[in-house]
Amino acid sequence: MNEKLLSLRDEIKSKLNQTTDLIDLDKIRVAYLGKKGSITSLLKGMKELSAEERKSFGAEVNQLKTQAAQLIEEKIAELKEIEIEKEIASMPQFDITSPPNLERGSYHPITLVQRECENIFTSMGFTIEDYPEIVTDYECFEALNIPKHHPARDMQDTYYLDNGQLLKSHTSAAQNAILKKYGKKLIDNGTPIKAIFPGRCFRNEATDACHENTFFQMEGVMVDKDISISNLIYFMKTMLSEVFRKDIKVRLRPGFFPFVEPGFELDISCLICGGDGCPSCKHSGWLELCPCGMIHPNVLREGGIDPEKYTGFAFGLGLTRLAMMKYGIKDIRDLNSGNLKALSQFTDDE
Ligand code: FA5
Repeated sequence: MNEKLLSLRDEIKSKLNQTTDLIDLDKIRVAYLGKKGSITSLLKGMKELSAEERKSFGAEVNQLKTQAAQLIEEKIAELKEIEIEKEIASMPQFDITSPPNLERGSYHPITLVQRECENIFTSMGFTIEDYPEIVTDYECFEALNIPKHHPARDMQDTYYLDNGQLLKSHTSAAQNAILKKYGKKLIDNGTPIKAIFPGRCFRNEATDACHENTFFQMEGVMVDKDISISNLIYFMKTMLSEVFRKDIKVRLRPGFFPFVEPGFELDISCLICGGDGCPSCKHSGWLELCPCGMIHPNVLREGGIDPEKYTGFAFGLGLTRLAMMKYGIKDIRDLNSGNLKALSQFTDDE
């Protein structure tokens, strides 16, 4: 490689060594590889060279271009890694062995995140609803487009009472009642339905670091004229950025729930391991947090709302998992442990 190119490569290396943030790094990328960047200009200037010179010089400039792009990529990966480590270090440290503070009581972490979510949604005009833990098969399944013997029931096996009632397996069990409660106001006065309903849910399933048989969810519904997926995404983004007070990596992928169409799974990058994979995220780097979607026409109809005139979205936020991510709790079972050593370190900031 000719001397001019070698010194350009050294210059890039030294600039990259001095860079500590991604914004400056992008400026360096543009300065060398952008449309008007110095390496790009060298390539453009080759037309003035003879065919022979162009061949050898061109090969060298292209080699430099590849090396520069690779050095920049490596630096991006290094800085991202540092950012993730900082993010993890800045999370409140939950220490299961810390001595209990028995002099004053403290709020349970789930209560803290529930209140925070309630504040966020009430500030956006949502009402908070309460709902029983014991419900009927109709509320939990049939009103949600899940008839008897539908395979979707397998995912939500729960505990049944002798009288046929059951412990609700998801907060969606309240959807039908909410639609019926506020539907008249929507139809008569055009008041949109905007409600959240947090609650305890139960499932007959094996427990592990991210699954409990008793956990909390918070359901949300919004129904009005012309509600679309953009509204849904807006509310989900706002909620997550307010809860975590920083940008977190989120992915939205198709998900099947009989009561929404289309349906999505909203996952967040695991904040316990920074996305590398650990028992808290079943070694996938991602945690299923808030499935959501557009309410199925059958569900709206069952709630007394004409799906030809109105549309809406619903989401089912995993509050217990949110508490894990927010407070750096590695094992969901610690939250139901009643272990004061573990739980007494949480206090309300207010
Ligand atoms: C449901 O429960 C749907 N009702 C959610 C929904 C609502 C979809 C509205 C569309 C529209 P799922 O089974 O995936 O979906 O549970 C929702 C969330 O609850 C999960 O993402 C997870 O965060 C939490 N969750 C589910 N099962 C458990 C469990 N065993 N332990 C802890 N958290 C759980």
